[in-house]
Amino acid sequence: MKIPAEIVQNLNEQLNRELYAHYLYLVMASYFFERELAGFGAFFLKQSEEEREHAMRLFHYLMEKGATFNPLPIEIPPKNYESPVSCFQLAYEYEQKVTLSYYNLLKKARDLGEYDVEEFLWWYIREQREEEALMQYWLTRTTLVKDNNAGLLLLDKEARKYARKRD
Ligand code: OFO
Repeated sequence: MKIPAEIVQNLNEQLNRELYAHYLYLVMASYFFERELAGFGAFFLKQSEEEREHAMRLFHYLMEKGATFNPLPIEIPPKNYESPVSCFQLAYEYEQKVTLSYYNLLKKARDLGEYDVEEFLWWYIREQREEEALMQYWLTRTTLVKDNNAGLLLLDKEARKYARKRD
C-alpha cells in the first residue's frame, strides 16, 4: 500500500531532523575535541553516527515503500557553547523536540489508518526514550561539576568509556 503524500512529506521532515541531529552532534564533538576533552568528543561523535543511522533507516523505509525522498535544507547548528552544561542542555532540548515530532506523526499515522507507518515509528519512540534519558543523565552530571576542572576531567573519562562500550 502506498503511503499518503502528506505522510511521505512528514517522514522526509523526520529524516531531515535526524540529519540535523547528526550535524549538531558533530559540532558538539568538535567543541569538546577543541578543548582537549576527547572523552566527550568521542561521546558526541558516537551520537552523531547514530543519528545518521536513524536518518538512513527512514531513507530505506521510504525506498521500500516506493515513496519519494525529498532532500530538505539542513540548518547550520550553533557552534559556540558557553560551557559543557549548555551543550548538554541544548542536546537534551533537541531530543525532546524530536520526540514530540515523532509523537505527532505517530498520532497522524494512526488517525489515517496507516498502521504500517505507525509500526515503523514505534522504533523511534523507544529510541527517543533512551536518548532523552542519556542526555538528561549527562546534563545532570555536568551541572553537578559545573566549572570544576577536576570533576570535568573525571566525567570526560567516563564519557570515553561510554562511547567505547557502544562501539
Ligand atoms: Fe535520532 O535519535 Fe535522537 O534525535
